[in-house]
Amino acid sequence: MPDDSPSASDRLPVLVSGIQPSGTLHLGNYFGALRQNIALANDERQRDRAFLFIADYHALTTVRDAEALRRYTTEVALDYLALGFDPDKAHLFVQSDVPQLGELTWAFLCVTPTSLLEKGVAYKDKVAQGLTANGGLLTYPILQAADILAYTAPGRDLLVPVGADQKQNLEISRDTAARFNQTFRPDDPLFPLPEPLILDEVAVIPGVDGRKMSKSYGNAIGIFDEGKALKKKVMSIVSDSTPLEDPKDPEQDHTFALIRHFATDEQRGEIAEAYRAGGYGYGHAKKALLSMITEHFGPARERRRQLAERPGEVREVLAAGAQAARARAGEVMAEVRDAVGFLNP
Ligand code: AQP
Repeated sequence: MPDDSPSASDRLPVLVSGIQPSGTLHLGNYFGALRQNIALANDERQRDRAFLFIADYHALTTVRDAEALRRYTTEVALDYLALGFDPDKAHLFVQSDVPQLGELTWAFLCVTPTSLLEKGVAYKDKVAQGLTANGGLLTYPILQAADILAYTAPGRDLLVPVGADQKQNLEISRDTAARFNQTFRPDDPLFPLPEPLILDEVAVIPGVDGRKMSKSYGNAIGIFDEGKALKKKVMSIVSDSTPLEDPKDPEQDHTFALIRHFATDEQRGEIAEAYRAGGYGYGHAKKALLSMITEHFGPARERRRQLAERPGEVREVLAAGAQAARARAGEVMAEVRDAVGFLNP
């Protein structure tokens, strides 16, 4: 969360964060990324310095349906705006609207040992799940390095909000920046080493089956799920078979793991107490969670409905964001082209 101390505002970093339009955004994306990104981007001191992008190049490693990709991309923009992102304060854009990223990725790949790519945790995980190991999946940490380093600004730190599962990729971005500097600009480093912004809440949000909530696991509760669909998902959260009347450990329960993110301290304490006292069943906890989700996203749900009826407005926000992103990335690419020896920077 933003720090009010003078030393923090003096540094005024550039902030970069992406989210894949690989499905409908869920509570894990919200608590793990969106909520903090919006708070940081809307911070007045950050004006014009936050670059939030919808990572459709990344989504292309898995999505094989052009219509779906377009729909998810628009939906992520709608989600951001409905949840309070202020386009007057920061940039929201679609990654593929910044073609410089492809060129920067290539320049970085040419200084990256393949052995490093093969060690990527996300790549290894996806392969272990039996997903096709295409070249995009293998090289995406380097595209991620380009995503961040393209918005390098002289004299500014680059700050990347990172969740629990993202730390290795930031390390790869730092190594890539250092390797490029060492190779092409050893005496006058072009890129800063991006720094992690460790978020307050880095807990991995569980899905209804207790595994990490994920778009691709079929275990997600969508941020804007509602009505019967929402109820069905909440009621399907797995729990153990402790009888209703027995005491239960809230810390071992997936429903409580979600409740804790919505509840006030007081509510959290009361519900935890009810678990421990016995006579409080998992069904009770799920009903409490259901009302919390409905209430928490109520105003945003309404804003989203209205925004969806004004697609031109959403496109304008994305176009303005892309223009700012291209301008910055263009300046950085001119330096890169010069550094590597292309004839026309
Ligand atoms: N379950 C989660 N708990 C906490 N944070 C999460 N994030 C995702 N799931 C959880 C955070 O959301 C940000 C954006 O994620 P992404 O959509 O770009 O990719 P992802 O992490 O791969 O998300 P999914 O839902 O798991 O997508 P698929 O299934 O397509 O791979 C990240 O900051 C992430 O930490």
